[in-house]
Amino acid sequence: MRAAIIARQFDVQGRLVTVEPYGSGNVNDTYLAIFRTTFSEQRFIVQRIRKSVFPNPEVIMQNMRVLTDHCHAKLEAEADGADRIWQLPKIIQTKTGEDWVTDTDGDLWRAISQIASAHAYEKVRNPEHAHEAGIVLGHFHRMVSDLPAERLGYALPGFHVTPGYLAKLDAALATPAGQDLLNASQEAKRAVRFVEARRARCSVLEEARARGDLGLRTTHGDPKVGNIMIDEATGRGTCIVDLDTVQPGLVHYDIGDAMRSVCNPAGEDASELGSVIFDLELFSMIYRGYQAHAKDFLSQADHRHLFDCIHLIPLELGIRFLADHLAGDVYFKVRYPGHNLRRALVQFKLAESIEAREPSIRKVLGESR
Ligand code: GN1
Ligand code: MG
Repeated sequence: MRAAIIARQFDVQGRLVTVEPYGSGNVNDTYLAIFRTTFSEQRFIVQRIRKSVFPNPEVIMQNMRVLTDHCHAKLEAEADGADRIWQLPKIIQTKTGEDWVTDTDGDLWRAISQIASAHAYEKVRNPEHAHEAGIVLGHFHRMVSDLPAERLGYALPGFHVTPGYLAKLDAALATPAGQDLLNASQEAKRAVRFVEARRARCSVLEEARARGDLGLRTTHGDPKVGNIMIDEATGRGTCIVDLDTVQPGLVHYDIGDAMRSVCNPAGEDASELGSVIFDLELFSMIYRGYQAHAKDFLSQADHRHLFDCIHLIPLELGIRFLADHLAGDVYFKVRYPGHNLRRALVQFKLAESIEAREPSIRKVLGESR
């Protein structure tokens, strides 16, 4: 098996016991490798980066090197004063001292350390979990608040730039295959109408950026609940994983993404659309957790756009899923035909719930309207 051949190229002690598929990522191929010696065992993550999604996989690794060097040093320096032991994945180099290997197909593989005794959940479990998710994202943003975004490259050009996803939707709709998929489903037609009614709102963050109200920072890119690791020993957040999408962006992309994931207790794959809501208690808990770290680096202009990102990112993710459905499922991995359409409907339901609860959400944000 190719993953086993690759795993043996990294600098770990012992002999390979197993290498098995691991986790539930929608994009890359992930394996857990276990190596053992007579006295010890080492488990680590081996991943193949999907070329079709990430056109510049080396940039992911260059960014990961810059980010982890910055954060590991800072975590060490702050360790004594911290209220918990924070963790962050570490790049495991190859036996020849490289940060990744390229296979015969030209695909990039890398190895990273596994986070000790921690677990991530695909759905939020309770308000305390939401609070911990907020703390973990706020802590991450504080750690990188002095890492200039210019030090990072763009691993995924156009990531979270919502108007670009609208253009992809339009392009898919303009193809005969896209039209066939649209006409095959009342739900798809309803979804397209849902987006049409909100088209003008899709540029809100990019316009704020163009005006200079919002600036680029180092962002995580994918802080969904499934990427927040909870310490099994303490029940507290210990780490944010999946650093592939770390790149310059608006902090609002991350805030909106964490909120849309954590405040929807039914999860991204909800079986009942009726169960999808934006839960206000979970929201006030994640926001409180986030604020505990973020109060010093969010500007007033940042604050003014918080509601916008909470509404926009689920709408954007719905557009991404819908566009991929109409394009023939070329980006996100699917488990059944229509999976991406289903995912899109969940996100649109969430965006609708956010619209209905706008006054209450703004109240939690401390805005009086
Ligand atoms: C993808 O592959 P995964 O599960 O880490 C996607 C995110 C979405 C997420 C939705 C590179 O993340 O942007 O929010 O699915 N990642 C990329 O679950 O597009
Ligand atoms: Mg990801």
